[in-house]
Amino acid sequence: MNFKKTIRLTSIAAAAWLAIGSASAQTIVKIGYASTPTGSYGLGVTAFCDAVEKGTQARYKCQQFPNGSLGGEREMIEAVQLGTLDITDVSTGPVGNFVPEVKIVDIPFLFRDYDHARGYLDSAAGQELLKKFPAKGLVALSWSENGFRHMTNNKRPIVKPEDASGLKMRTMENKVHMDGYRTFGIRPTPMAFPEVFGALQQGIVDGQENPIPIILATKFSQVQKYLSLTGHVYSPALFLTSPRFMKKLSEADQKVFYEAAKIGTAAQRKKVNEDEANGIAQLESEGMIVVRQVDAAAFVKALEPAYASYAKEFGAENIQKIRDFK
Ligand code: EAX
Repeated sequence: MNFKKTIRLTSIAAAAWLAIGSASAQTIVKIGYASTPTGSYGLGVTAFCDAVEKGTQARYKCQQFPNGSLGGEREMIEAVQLGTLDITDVSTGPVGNFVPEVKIVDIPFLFRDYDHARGYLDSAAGQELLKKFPAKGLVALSWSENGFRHMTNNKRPIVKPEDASGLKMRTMENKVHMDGYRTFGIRPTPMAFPEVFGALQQGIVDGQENPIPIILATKFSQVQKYLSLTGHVYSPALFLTSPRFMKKLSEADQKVFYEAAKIGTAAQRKKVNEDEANGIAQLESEGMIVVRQVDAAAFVKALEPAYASYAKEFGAENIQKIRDFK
């Protein structure tokens, strides 16, 4: 064997060894979410994953499980607690069943608009809520965003609560929502998200409610005729992991994950903004009949009995503090 060839073989072996070395030093981070890879959650998660990979020099790399392929949001949170899933980007839909303090931000007609909701959640008070998670076997890296929820159904255009009355509507597994929606006369049917499309298609429920980005991404226009821009509740979301997962990271890497969640949130909110701007026309072009002007005051009025019970549960002054946030 000549000298040159020996060198070449040696360097090939060295390269192979290096490749194996770096592969075994790479940790796969499993991250699950309910919606599609190209929707708001998908873009948020992808931005998060890119930032994690970059910030850790690819020592950590994501494997994404979109479309609820690992189950509904409640199941994903349970999987994070158990350690079979590392991270989930979930709406607060089922979160109050794990961390009761979070339920206050699920109150209907609490936030005026996106600026109000985002500003509050990112403020010291909003960040304070994130500290409640570790006691429940969870770590909230950052608030992310689902969006303002609107009603869709197959029976009739909804302008006021009377129009919603009697409709069987899929809701999230969220008591605050269900108690509120009952005051509109809706019959709430809690259901995990992966089942919703089929339930609408088969007429098991008449309608559902979700933000524009989700209605778009899930192609609910194929199974729902009417969309009413009720904006009856803001739906926050969260990047969640577990104390167990965080403990495995160095302090510097923990910072990378927190920072990446912020970057993911910014990307997710940006896509929500875009879908809010373009999505309604898109849904119309897909055949939905859109009610743009609803009687919001009538919905707020109908909610009064539910507000009495929210005040009892959360404290009227605590609700007011969120309302008054500027
Ligand atoms: O997180 O369950 C729901 O309706 C949620 O809004 C959806 O899964 C996106």
